[in-house]
Amino acid sequence: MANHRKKFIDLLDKAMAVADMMDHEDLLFSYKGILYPTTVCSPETFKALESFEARREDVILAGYPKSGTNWVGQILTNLVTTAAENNEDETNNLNDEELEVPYFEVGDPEKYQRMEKLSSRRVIFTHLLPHNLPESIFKNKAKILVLVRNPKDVATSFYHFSNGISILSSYETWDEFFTAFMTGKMPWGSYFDNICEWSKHVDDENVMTITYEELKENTALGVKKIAEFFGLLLTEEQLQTVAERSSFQAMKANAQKTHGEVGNILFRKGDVNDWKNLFNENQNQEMDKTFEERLARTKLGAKIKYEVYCKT
Ligand code: PPS
Repeated sequence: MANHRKKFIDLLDKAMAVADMMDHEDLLFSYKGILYPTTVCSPETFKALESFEARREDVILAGYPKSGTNWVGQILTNLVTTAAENNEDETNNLNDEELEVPYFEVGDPEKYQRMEKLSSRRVIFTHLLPHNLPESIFKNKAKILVLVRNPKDVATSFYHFSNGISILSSYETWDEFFTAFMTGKMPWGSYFDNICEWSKHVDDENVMTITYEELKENTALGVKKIAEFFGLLLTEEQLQTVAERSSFQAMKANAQKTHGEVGNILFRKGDVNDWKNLFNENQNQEMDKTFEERLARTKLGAKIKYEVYCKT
């Protein structure tokens, strides 16, 4: 197992062991008005993050939890590694010690000093809102891939994940979870705020958006577009291999190695429309109304194709 994956798995295992011993109400803490899991995030790490110096070559993946971060994250990591192997000048720059915890805001405050030692390109995942990211990302024009998924499948995925992993608050019922989701009382805050805030950046030259659903419909095309956006040079055959390796079945089969215990919970269904098994008629109406009021007229909201993926 690659060393950095081991560190990631160890962090998750340790966090789960600590969370098992904690009171339910202590599992989340609030920072600048947003909830985060106590066992993997801290105010000290958020403070240290502010002075992180981004590079133009950094590869950043941003999206609300349960939007497919691990999927697209693997695609990005494979693209970056393969492109570097293709380029003799860059082969020596391949990071032996990749960022041990790929989530930007997760880990100890010293991780940003360790990241300074990593050569480019560094692949970074985040669930943070744009204004909670270090300013240097925008100032230095690091490229950002913004990933979105329809709200009903995100809520469904988040509900199962919250009840499967001790790091997060669990819920007695789906109805209880639904209320928390709709009112934004979630780790990493409100889905609706997240889409609204990232929507303001859709036209930035350093930003590309992709939806979970379009990637699911045509993974090969999505992989190609992502590679082009980041200027990563791969042959058609290599692009195809990256797409194949990122299939849900392939990633689930490898989950124990890449994610340890959490892998069994994370790679759940990997599909579109599972919300139909949970949402009742009132909840459908409430979500439809909130989407219409908050997101339908935003640029990112339009990309979600709510009428296609969220209507009964
Ligand atoms: S996290 O914990 O917030 O970072 O979770 P995240 O990775 O963003 O989202 C988890 C959901 O993505 C699904 N997934 C995939 N779907 C399709 N293909 C691949 N390869 C893939 N890998 C992960 C995962 O199954 C979660 O969705 P649900 O609906 O729960 O299955």
